Amino acid sequence: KSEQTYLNFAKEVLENGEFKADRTGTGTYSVFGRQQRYDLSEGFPLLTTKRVAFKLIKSELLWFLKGETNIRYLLENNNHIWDEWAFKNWVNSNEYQGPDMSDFGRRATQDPEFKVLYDQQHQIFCDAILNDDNFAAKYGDLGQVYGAQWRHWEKVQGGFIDQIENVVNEIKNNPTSRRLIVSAWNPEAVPMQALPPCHSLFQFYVVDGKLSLQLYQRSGDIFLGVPFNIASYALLLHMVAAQTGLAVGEFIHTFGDAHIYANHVDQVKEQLQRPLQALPTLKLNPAVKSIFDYELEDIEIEGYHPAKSIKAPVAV
Ligand code: DHF
Ligand code: TMP
Repeated sequence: KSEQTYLNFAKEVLENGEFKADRTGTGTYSVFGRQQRYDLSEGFPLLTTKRVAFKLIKSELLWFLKGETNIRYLLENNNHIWDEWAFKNWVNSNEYQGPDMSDFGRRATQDPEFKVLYDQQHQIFCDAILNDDNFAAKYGDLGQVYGAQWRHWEKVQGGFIDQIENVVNEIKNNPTSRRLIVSAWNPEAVPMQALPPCHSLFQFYVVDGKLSLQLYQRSGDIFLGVPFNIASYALLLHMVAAQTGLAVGEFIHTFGDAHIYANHVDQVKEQLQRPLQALPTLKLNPAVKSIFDYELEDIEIEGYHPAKSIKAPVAV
């Protein structure tokens, strides 16, 4: 039922989305203002109609929770989902000496000869991020992205706010509060971010011993990003519930601009043909006593039997 909710949403956007040009030059089918609800007691919402790489979702969420904004941590964990946005900073700098990489995202999907050059430069970039501290400090940092806003929001009067620590304490001490909010959207930081936060703000809600979370996502790439976002926030909700002694309620996913890229339409149609499998379950290590102490091995997914993955190019 949870997964059908996502599939119905994708189908609705395919059928009713308006063609809309976008920043990346790819073109999208888009709708504005939608909401889906996922009852986490039905199972963990990791899609089964295509394989979704849960280990990438784990390492990305732990990266946020550590307050990190440098992709080095992700690369150390073989997670390459943020490479393009850091790579962009390097190839646009005057330190970059290699072949012309302008518009690399689009050209790499359309021009096989260029793709070879891009793959070479990408490899050089990743090696340098992993092995050269100065290079990593300069080009691996995505700016004041999620990790920075969640864990050290900069105060006007100096000092920082740890929004995650605060919200976990508030859920414990003041669960009826209507102010259980974490905001990644910081207008002052937007110009310094490689990509302004797509998942912009979330709010918790406690009733009957159950914890729910609603996310406002300003922009959603329904085929590639959204399956990650659903699983990532469901995981965060489970972790916060475990740390506050609550059961899991609903994940409510609210969108601004929700879109299917023109070069993902065939992939979405293929996915819509596939049968659903039972949802997996999540196992968190109960010995972990703080939201900040989870490591990759404390988080396991069981009973995940997805259909094979479906490849699609990411719009940069
Ligand atoms: N830009 C765009 N245009 N769409 C996004 O979804 C997006 N997401 C970002 C950054 N910028 C973005 C961060 N999250 C993938 C998934 C999530 C993500 C970035 C990329 C992705 O490419 N997933 C593929 C392959 C994953 C892999 O195995 O490396 C997938 O099939 O799920
Ligand atoms: P935008 O900044 O022009 O909205 O482009 C961001 C694109 O990335 C857009 O297609 C939404 C997508 N996206 C997600 O769907 N989920 C994510 O978590 C991230 C970071 C991006």
